[in-house]
Amino acid sequence: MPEVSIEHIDFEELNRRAISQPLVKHIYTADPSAHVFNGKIYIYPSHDIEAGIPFDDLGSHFAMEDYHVISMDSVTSEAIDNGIALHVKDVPWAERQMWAPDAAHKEGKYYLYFPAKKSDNIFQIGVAVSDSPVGPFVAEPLPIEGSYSIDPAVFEDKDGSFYMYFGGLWGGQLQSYRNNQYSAENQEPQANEAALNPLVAKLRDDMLGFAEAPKEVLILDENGNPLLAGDTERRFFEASWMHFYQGKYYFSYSTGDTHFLCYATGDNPYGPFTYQGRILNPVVGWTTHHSICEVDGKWYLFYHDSSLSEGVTHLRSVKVTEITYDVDGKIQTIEPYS
Ligand code: FUB
Repeated sequence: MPEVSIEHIDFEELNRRAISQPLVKHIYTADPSAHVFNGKIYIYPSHDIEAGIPFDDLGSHFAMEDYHVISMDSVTSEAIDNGIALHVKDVPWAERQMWAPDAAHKEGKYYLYFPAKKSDNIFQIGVAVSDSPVGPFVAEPLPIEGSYSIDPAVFEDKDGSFYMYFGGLWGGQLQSYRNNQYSAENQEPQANEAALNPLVAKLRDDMLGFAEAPKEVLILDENGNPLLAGDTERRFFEASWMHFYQGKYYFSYSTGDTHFLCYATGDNPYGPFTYQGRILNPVVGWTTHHSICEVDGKWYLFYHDSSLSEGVTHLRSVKVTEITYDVDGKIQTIEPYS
């Protein structure tokens, strides 16, 4: 799938055909991680800015500096921007690129998990704590030991255990790791080799660190074989998310350079997961990143596109649309522009 060319897009027409509109328009927001805490919707997005950094394959132009939490009483009510929840200048270990975050709630405390680059140019994942779901959050002095790469997504299982899924290719540096060890020599596998997978680690009871070394999350095809690196329309690239629906664990993710949101299902939080299909077809803008959240008995996809900025790939806007499952639990593929 070639990258969407913005030269021939009539954005007025596209916005008319869009199945949903940006939740907020006064700032650019992306990578929405949505949760219902105490009956209210909280969205933890990236806060996109124009930093004037040239475009490259490492995503240097995604030069975000802070996070704002968006809250809503329902999916159709006004989305409220609660201001700066955490700024990179208040994170002792982080230097730049505050990418896709997520949050969790346990025993009256709220935990914001976020990736950022350190001064050595390596991404790690940190945590910051607040008494309020909208912050301000206070960052721990060091990143989470054993964490690496980007895109943390934190899932609470039925028994109250929390798991963090993470990892992302290219700018997210996942290709530089094998067995949780970094080497700049490591590269993406060849097309006929098994694809790189995201990671999962159970969180400690205090929510501030991993209880175990990260494990690979296997994504298999319909024959039980690992997806191959050359299978770019199905293999994992970035943007992990986990939700539980009718007895199954749904692991969803972005295919990155082919621009699909896909999902795979399994029987437990560690997998393996079997590829099932696409959730969302490509949106305007290079990246696609989402969360799936149940609100008042219905299921919603929170996602982003670059329609408000007329195709500027690092200036995105968060949107929401309902998802539907068929009787077998298959998610119907959503076409973002009707
Ligand atoms: O927002 C920066 C990066 O773009 C995220 O970490 C990726 O998932 C992609 O959406």
